[in-house]
Amino acid sequence: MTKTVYLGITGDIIHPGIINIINEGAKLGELIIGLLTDSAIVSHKRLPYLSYEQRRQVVENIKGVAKVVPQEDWSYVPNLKKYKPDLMIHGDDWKTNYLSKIREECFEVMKEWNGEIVEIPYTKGINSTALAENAASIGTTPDIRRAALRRLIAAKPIVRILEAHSGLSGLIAEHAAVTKEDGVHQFDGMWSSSLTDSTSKGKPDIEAVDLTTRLQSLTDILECTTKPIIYDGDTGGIPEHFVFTVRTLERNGVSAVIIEDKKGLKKNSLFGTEAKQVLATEEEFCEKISAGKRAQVTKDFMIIARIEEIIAGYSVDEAIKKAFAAVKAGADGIMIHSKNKSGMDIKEFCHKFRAEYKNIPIVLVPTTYNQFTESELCEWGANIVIYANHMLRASYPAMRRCAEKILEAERSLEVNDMCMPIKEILELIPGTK
Ligand code: SPV
Ligand code: MG
Repeated sequence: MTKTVYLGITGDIIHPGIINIINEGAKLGELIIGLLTDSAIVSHKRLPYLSYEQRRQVVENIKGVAKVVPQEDWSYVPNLKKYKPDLMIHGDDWKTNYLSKIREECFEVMKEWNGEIVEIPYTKGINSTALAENAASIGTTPDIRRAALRRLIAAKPIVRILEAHSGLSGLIAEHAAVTKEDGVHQFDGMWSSSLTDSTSKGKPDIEAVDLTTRLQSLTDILECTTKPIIYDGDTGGIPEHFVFTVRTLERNGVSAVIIEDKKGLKKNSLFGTEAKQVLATEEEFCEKISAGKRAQVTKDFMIIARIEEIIAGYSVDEAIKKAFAAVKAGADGIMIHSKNKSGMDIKEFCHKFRAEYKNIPIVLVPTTYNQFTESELCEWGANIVIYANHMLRASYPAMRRCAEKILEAERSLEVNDMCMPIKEILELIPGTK
């Protein structure tokens, strides 16, 4: 009887190493490919370029593949238990790499039905992770980048976004990574913040002091990164102008714009003032959202409604009422903001919003209530967390301390330890010679 053989792959970039293992697997029997889903992958690696469906189409047409099944987990074990293959095949590099623990578990579980694991020599000099890194350094397309945010929301319990106000801070959001027990933690995308963009230019955050410079910083970030971008659209301006903003952002591969329900001169929400910001009426806000939705060309772009009722001193119920109206007008997500430290107003909002809408994404910006972890915010019902200003806030004091130290010492020797070595700065940007 023909044996069944299991092989788990990502299938994003098909290279000779993968073809070799597929060929070897097919020689052993009927080859079942466990194709890792987006959510299985993003728990440990960056989102693949191609969607699951696109990857499935490619993989099921490779010679030797008998069938493709989804592998929903990063570990092969749940699928091995489900399909009980006679054989499992894997490259022998997993003996020593980050998969070594999963390898042991696979050997353990295959014993249950006398299954065997065949390890084949790993094709040297080529692997999907290195290829994906190279591809990332080449770039992305506006279509792939734009679509990535919706895919991440669907694939991850909570999407992690970091503010970027320049190419350099964009590079940090793109590459910063910390390895933890459950995998590599990275930011999923960037927030183009009106506050940090205007502050980095020495200007107040009062909406489009100069729209060209906002778009210039956005272009700088787009040029050196591949992750999705959420754009802070302030109030969005008047509906007739907002439709152009939507198209410009969409065309550039931005995934979402967030507009707030304010009108008149916009002030930053965290600005401590007694003078209340004037809020747009439900009707005015909804008209703008609908106009934006009608203007967009792709189905991937998102317009997220930012509800400022709590900031402006109104109740959570008032905020909920505005949020429900925004969703009915077509908003693809809701950002609820507060500058209260307890976070309890936000928790109450999330609870009430989730009672009505199970799947509309909730975006949180926990600048003041930052005692809560991502998993706690996720439990409240949040889908996206934005660290909205930290790159700028971290850089300014560091630069000022350095400037003051030079003044004190009347030379720069004393700041050596505060500064990145010249060699490293030259190597930071690819292409620097
Ligand atoms: C921004 O980053 O510009 C924002 C978020 O709008 S906040 O500053 O918290 O209002
Ligand atoms: Mg802003």
